Amino acid sequence: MRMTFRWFGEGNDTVSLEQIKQIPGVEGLVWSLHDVPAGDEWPMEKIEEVKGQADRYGFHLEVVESVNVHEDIKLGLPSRDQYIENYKRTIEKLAKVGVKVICYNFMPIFDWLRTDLHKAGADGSTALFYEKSKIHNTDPFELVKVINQNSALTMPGWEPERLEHLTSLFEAYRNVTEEDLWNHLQYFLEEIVPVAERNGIKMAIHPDDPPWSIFGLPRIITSQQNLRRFLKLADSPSNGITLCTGSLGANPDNDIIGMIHEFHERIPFAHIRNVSVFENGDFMETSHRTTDGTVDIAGVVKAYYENGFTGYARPDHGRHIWGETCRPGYGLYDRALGIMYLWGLWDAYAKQAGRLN
Ligand code: DNO
Repeated sequence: MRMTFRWFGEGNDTVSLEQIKQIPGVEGLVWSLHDVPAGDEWPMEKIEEVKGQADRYGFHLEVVESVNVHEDIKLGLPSRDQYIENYKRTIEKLAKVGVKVICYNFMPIFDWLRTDLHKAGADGSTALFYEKSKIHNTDPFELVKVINQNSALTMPGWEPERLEHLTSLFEAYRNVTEEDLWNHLQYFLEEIVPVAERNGIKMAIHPDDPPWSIFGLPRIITSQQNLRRFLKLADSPSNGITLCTGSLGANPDNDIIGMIHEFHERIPFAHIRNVSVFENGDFMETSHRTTDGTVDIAGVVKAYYENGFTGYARPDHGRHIWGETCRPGYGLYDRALGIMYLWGLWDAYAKQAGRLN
């Protein structure tokens, strides 16, 4: 397990590289060019700038999260070919600075979605929260109207740029089915995977978060069965998964440990975090500890250990603790605690196997 830490870039993150350097066992940064719009080719100067920053602290940049996929690719529009070309050029450039894994997702319109970014827990910390009924009973077009009338009102995970085009995007997806989305994903992979192979890069799709349809939009990277289907779309080591225990874990039917045993050779990147799922389907993000949530994190790490996992891992969203002000889910403290929990488990399994000096 090669430990990494997500960093949003200079001036874009409350956590400094100096701080990350002091977390035990972190060898690399999980990074992106967050100001480059989805679909554009990444400029080499900007890539090299981040490389220079990482080099000063001795971090590698082998994992990118994410190179986002333009909506036209997910919609299967004729304009997708240009965006796919740009994506290929970006892959080639990233290989030049030593990138080995590119995380991306194929969720229509939204990335992760929550209804509250600072839900208070019993211990006084706050964390990301999803209230199912708020999303399920909401007509997206009504919601867009309300948001447009009141600019102070927004939904977590909805960035202003996306909001501007929201109505037309919902219109565009009106007749797109899950099967269409599978076809569009296949088209994308057929183009991208050979380029990734030639450049020694593993593409790693991130599961949908939450792993079910929202606002009637199709979502397909949601379950073991669908991940199996996904891997068959392009049967190559360069077509892999970012196995996110928190995203998949929001649906308690998902057997995450079973997925690790089945797919481990195709998991170049592990996102490890816990989530507490309530009976009504709401869920709240918790500390990484197994007993604090619904996901058996100790079992997850054990499954990776038993399969000799040598891929990259990172702690995922943490709670906001000790008064920290930070990007929602991405503070220093709880993620650093998460890392120590993951190392604690890993080292204990290694010790048990007589492999820890
Ligand atoms: C949330 C993350 C996701 C993830 C993307 C991958 O914090 O897990 O935003 O980075 O979905 O493309």
